Amino acid sequence: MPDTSINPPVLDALIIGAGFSGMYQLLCLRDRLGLSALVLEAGEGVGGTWYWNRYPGARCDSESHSYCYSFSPELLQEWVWTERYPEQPEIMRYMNHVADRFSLRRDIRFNTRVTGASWDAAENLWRVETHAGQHYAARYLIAAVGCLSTANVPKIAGLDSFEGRWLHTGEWPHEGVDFTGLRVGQIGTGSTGIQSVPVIAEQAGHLTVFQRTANYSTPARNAPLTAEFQAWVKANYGDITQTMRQTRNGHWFRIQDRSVFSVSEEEREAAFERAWEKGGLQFRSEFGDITTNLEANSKAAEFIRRKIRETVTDPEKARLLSEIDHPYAAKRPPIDSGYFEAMNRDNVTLVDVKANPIVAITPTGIRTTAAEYEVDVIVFATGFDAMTGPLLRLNITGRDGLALSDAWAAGPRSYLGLQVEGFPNMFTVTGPGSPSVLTNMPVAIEQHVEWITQAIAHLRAEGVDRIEPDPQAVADWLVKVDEAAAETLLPQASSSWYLGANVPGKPRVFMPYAGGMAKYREICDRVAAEGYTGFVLERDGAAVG
Ligand code: NA7
Repeated sequence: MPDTSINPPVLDALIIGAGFSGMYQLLCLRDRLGLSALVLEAGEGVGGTWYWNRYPGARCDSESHSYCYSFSPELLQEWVWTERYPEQPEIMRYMNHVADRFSLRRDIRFNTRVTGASWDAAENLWRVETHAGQHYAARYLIAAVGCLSTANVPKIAGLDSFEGRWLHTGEWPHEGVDFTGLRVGQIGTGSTGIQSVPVIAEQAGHLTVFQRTANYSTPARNAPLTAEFQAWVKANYGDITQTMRQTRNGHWFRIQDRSVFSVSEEEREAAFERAWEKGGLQFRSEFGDITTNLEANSKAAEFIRRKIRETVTDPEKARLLSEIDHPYAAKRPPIDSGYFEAMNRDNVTLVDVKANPIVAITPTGIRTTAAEYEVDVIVFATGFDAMTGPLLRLNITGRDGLALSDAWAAGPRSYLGLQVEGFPNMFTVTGPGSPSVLTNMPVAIEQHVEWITQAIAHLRAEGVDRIEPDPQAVADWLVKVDEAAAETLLPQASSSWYLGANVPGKPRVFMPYAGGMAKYREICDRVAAEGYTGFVLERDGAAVG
């Protein structure tokens, strides 16, 4: 029960966001620890990133049977996925099913956007306010706001003057958009843009795709799941879940240890072909050094470039799409359903905005340094202010009036991606500094939520009233995050959102922990087992332990 001696009544925990993270965090705190917990959610329903990302072709890049909660064997057995890669509506059906099955909705306040949160040091609690002027108070604040939930609409001169309609893929209208017969301009060719192009092209009168950085993509080879596969999954969920907890990226398939150079050229070619036919992110699974060794990577990269050139019939389009300036998978590797094939359609034009950047939106279209393109609708597939954006827009103020935006002025600083120095009793689920976006997200989310739940149980059992990271532990962890990234090719993509490079003015810091989910889990477990090393625990103003 909330503590009613203070106004507003003090909850044990306030959770922001009702996506995968917030829903599970509610379940853990309320049903396993018996705490008073409430979720505040800006949307009208559950689903988080999937609630907002309803753009044409929106589909998960993780395979459906692995893109789900694993905490409940019953849930794993009763839910039946229908496609290899679930489409947004199917994921929403799943999330709604989970919300109903575990009676989560009664403790979620929908249509409630958090606009501020501040630490009340005198009372040892978080005070939170919403866009509607409601006030909440809680002992623990858990930001479960996702990594990719703050839309990045580039500030292009003249957007206000545009007489047509413009949309961002991450804030897509729920009623959908009818592109029939329209001239559509799509800016952006990341994972999202690559998914939306084939679907919009089918409907639109004409689609002009504005590409800044060419991207690798492997075929998803999406298909309905056979009854045999569905039965196999159900019979093997124990092993599948176990594997997901052991692999570097939290996927259900293992990446082979062997090097690209351990086999003959013919064998390598056959392996890449096999992987290409298998499709999806499993393309990386044939060799262990694709993401760590530039020479090995270049073999995979050249294979994909060749596939692009073989698929795209127009030589100029093929050149633009295959001249890629970074190693394969150094940026988030998209998977597609007919992206390069769609480029062969007569109603699709590809514009190189690296050579000729966009300079303005006019009342009737998009102008680059070379030409103007008349369009009726602009689709911004321009991504997100990733990882830090969703946290910063909460306007959080910690100890001694420290704003999170100031604490992170030079980039995010966090211990294990779980807690920020100066922000006691606040936890971030899959925050910067944790493996998060480099993994199959539900695996990272379940690990964080369970760790946070265990930590809160420990604090309560020990009568600890504050936890926050030690500054030295934060500094040491940042070094580890940098070192882990440096062991991979990830920092070599200068336009990557992992580095914050997609948002002008954002500090260039490699944000996720690239050391792998399994290693990270071990580190977190050890920290907890050793009495929360690296965290400062206080009781009545004095350090504990
Ligand atoms: P991404 O991967 O950040 O892609 C955004 C795309 O938009 C990318 O091609 C950008 O080019 C392009 N972009 C961004 N700003 C501009 C401007 N101002 N002009 C031209 N082009 C621009 O976002 P997605 O939504 O595709 O994917 C995000 C994640 O969601 C994805 O990785 C999955 O995890 C799910 P750039 O590469 O920066 O040159």
